[in-house]
Amino acid sequence: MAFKHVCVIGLGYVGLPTAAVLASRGIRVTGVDVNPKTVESINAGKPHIIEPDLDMVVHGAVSKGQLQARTEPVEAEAFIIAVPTPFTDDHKPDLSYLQAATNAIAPVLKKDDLVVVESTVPVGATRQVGLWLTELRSDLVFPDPAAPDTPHDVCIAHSPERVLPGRVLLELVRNDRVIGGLGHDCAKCTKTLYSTVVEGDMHLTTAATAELVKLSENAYRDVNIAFANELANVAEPLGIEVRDVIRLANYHPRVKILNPGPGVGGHCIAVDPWFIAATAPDRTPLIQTARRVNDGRPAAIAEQTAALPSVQSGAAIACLGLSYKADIDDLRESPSVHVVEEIRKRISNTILVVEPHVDALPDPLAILADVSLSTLDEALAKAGAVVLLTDHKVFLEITGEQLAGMDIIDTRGAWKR
Ligand code: SAJ
Repeated sequence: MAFKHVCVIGLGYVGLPTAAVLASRGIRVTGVDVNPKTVESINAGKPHIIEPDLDMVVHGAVSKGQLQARTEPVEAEAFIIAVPTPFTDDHKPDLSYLQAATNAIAPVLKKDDLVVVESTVPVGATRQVGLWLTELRSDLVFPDPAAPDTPHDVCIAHSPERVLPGRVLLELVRNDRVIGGLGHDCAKCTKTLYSTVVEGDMHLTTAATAELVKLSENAYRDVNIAFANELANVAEPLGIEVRDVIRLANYHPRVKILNPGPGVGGHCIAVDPWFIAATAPDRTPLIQTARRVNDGRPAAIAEQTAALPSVQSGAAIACLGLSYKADIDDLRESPSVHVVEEIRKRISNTILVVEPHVDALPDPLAILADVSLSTLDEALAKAGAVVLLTDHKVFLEITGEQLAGMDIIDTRGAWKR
């Protein structure tokens, strides 16, 4: 079956690029978002997020009438759910957005439709979508993973996104995809939908397997980054340059240690491992420890900062970069924000934060005494110590002369590089 009209629920970092790329391939796409401002901006052809080339693709799709945004779903042949799945304060998955999206599409679902969950979810969440829909639409038969061959009216699958912020449009098309169905036909049907855009291979499996695959990818990266960060925790107090250790160890043919840093941020790697831990709290000591090692880095960086001679003499501190990685505007779960908070907990020196991608400090920092958003020039002129937190291109251009006489902590190893 060829899909002529697709409804994408959630127009964020994943949903909007997905909607725009599907639309660019001639499919009529209705994008749905609860935020009227997001809807308005997309209908004006202007994406509300920063991602290379996205503005061009969105503008093209909207001006040709292939992509239209609204606040409520409409009848379509396929529904792709790409809403946030955050965690609660005690690291448990919060499925309220997924449930709200399911509730929103239920009234417009009809026989032979397809529902795809793209959001990263804990194991069992795709099945839960089926159970919610069964309650809401008793007139339709939904697939039962315990009896995947039983006939059903609507197909449901999980096809987790794997795109890297900063390379989303490229990776959306080129990456392989794992597609897990609740019923045997559900994954095949989803493959047909994605084959309009995906050039990579598509690997079909069950929904529960696909859920754990996606979580495993991000937990794997988190554990590996934690290893690098733990080495940094060992090397730094010994006065050993951890990046030299890693560079030299990586000459071994079977060793590939990642880069230490101020911690792990973003809405994916810092969150998804907890979804595995929530499912199996007693069987995930490694995954939980890795999270704690990475979450402990901001405090370690703050300790080092507080011990700098200039800082002990009361000098102002320039903290460069707040986003969770270079050259993007995403501050979610950013360890750089936590470093500033941790420094403030320890000392009262003036802190000048430089982040070229934001107009104002985020809430947790805005309320702190003597912490302000500054320009790079002003921060370098006033500070006695500089802490590089995010390796934005603009910071890599800072010269040795500009840093002369200052105490430096380079959490990314960027200036040495
Ligand atoms: N980081 C390090 N050291 C490293 C690599 C990364 O400290 O050696 C830090 C970064 O600075 C950043 C965090 O880890 O704070 C995560 O950055 P990232 O570039 O590794 O990944 P994300 O979160 O931007 O995107 C990840 C990707 N997952 C994997 O690489 C396994 C992406 O493919 C997923 O689609 C995305 O999560 C997601 O949405 O799940």
